[in-house]
Amino acid sequence: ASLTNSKRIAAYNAVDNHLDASTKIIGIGSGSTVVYVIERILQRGNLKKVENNENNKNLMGLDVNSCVFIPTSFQSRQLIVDNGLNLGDVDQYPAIDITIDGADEVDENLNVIKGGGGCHLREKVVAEISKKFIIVADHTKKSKVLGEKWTQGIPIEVIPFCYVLVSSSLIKLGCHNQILRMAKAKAGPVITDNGNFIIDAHFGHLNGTNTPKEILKRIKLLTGVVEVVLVFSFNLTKETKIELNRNLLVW
Ligand code: DER
Repeated sequence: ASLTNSKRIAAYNAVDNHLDASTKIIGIGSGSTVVYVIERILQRGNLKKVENNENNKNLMGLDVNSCVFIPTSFQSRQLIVDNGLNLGDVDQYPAIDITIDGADEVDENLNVIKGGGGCHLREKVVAEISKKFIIVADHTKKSKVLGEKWTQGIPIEVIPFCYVLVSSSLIKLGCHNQILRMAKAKAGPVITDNGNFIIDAHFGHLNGTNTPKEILKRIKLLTGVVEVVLVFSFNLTKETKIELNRNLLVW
């Protein structure tokens, strides 16, 4: 399948297999894959009553007008607003039924690199308060080990005041290249929705002593680091289910 097509197939699978009439509060991730998640919700979500057959069984009565959508970035907020969907925020809705998001790379233990879009802080917050969290990733994201396919470094959100300190601390952790993410259509660095910088830190393949869990811990403890996403280290509530549903991951 072409790249767009495989992202679309994966996104459509996620919506068709996981949204149903009981889904009222829906977290929307950020990036290009979630555009297809919204596309599918709009296509299917206005069906008041769907014939109860194999394709539609999970979409019985999904009525988007009775749902509230929680954004994880300015971009996903725009997706919600521009498509006329009800917008909510994490203060009003501290418990979310399901969040559907993308990723930059996924290994077979569901370790994930997120942050390619620079939205991973809010994505992680929304994921943590979701009962179910679905990562939609097509075959281009599949790796045996993190760092194999995603070669742009681990995205780390840092406080602008101390990005130089964080950079030098990363070197001590064995990082062999750390790059302040520069904007393309604006002079200077990328500024996140939270007003911070992003450092992309290159550790090579995350295995051996540099497992995703180990690297996550070491990076998170650095002064000036705001957030990094590597393993599903979210403080998952007891109900939160992480589903590595193979047919959602179009390998
Ligand atoms: O920043 C992120 O983690 C986003 O989810 C993003 O990187 C997902 O990638 P996509 O644009 O390929 O969906």
